[in-house]
Formats: sequence, C-alpha cells, structure tokens
Amino acid sequence: MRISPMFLLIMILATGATAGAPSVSQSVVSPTDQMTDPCLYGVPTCGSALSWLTVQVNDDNGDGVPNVLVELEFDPASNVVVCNENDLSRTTGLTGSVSIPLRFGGTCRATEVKGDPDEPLCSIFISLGGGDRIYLRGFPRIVSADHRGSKGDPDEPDRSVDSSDLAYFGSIYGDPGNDGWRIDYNGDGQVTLADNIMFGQAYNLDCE
Ligand SMILES: [Ca+2]
Ligand SMILES: [Ca+2]
Repeated sequence: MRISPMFLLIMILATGATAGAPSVSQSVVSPTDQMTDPCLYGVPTCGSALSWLTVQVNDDNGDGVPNVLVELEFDPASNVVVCNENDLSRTTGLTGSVSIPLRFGGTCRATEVKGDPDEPLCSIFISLGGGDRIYLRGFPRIVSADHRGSKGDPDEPDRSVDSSDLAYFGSIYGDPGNDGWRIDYNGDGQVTLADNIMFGQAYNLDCE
C-alpha cells in the first residue's frame, strides 16, 4: 500500500510501565538526535540491518520506561511507500529501548510540502495513553534510496532500488545544488562519499 511523506508520528502508549511517565527531554532518538540535519533514511528491503530508528524512552530521572508501545505514523498526504505497516509498531524492552526498521521508499521535505520552514511536519509524538499525546521530535526530511520507479510511474518510488534510482542518484551526486538534501542520507548536511556508500549498500534491494 502506498503512503505519501510529510508527517511522521511516533505514538508511545504507556502500558503498565513501572517507571515514571515518558519524558521528552530525557528520551533519546538515534541516530537523528546526533545528526546535523536530521532525517529518517529508509531502505526498502526485508530483514536488513541497514537502517533503523532507535527510541530510548526515559522518564524524568533518566530511567528507561519498559513495555511502552512506540508507533511510527506517516501522514497519508506524503508519498512515502512503506514495505510493511506492521514494522511501524514496536514495544520498548526492559531498558526502555525499541528499534524500528525504516523500510520504506520515497522522499519528503516538510518545507516543500507546506511551504513553511518553521512547521515541523515530519514529527514524532509520544502518546501517554488515555488519548494524551505529546510532541517528541520533528524531522525536516524523510529520505530513502528509492527515488524513482522502473515499474509504474517513473517519477515515483516503487519499493525497490535499481538502475532508475542509480541514474537519479548520480544526477544529483554530480551536481547537488538545491536537491542535495534528497541524497544526504546520513544527515551531516553535505553530499559526500559516505552517502554514496549508503546508496551502494541499498542497491538491488527491494521489499520482497
Ligand atoms: Ca525505485
Ligand atoms: Ca551526507
């Protein structure tokens, strides 16, 4: 099923946790909290260790909050294509940590979608249960190695990384300009060999 990019939510539902309530400032989202230009990097593949988002849910004392449901939610108005929606819900373990595979194609930039650079459209929220939800993180970008399609619409991601994506990647890599953000996969604010290597690791992978 096709889901478009723009708005990302993580809902964390407290389910009988013995620690305190989740804290926004004490929780840590990796690797995006360590990035200069934070982004979610998706690789459309099954069973790959290439790209994960790890959320360490802590309470006000910095102690991990176990048994909390963390859920990624993409805004239907975006054009991110997810491999399997079942990936998007995971529960924190005893230490309060949960890792979610970022298995999707497509690209999103909040400022392109709504034209407002101050509006954090690609975001994470924590739900504390009982219908309460609080904002955790915002991402200005969602990127992936899947830019173009060799099946169906050639201008849309198709859940696989092949020669059409390589051609697109190469065209930007040679002259990043204003499109450089689309292939800055590691979120360091630059297009370098490191991004090229990440693309190479994703090449020939798909959701099957
Ligand atoms: Ca593709
Ligand atoms: Ca980079």
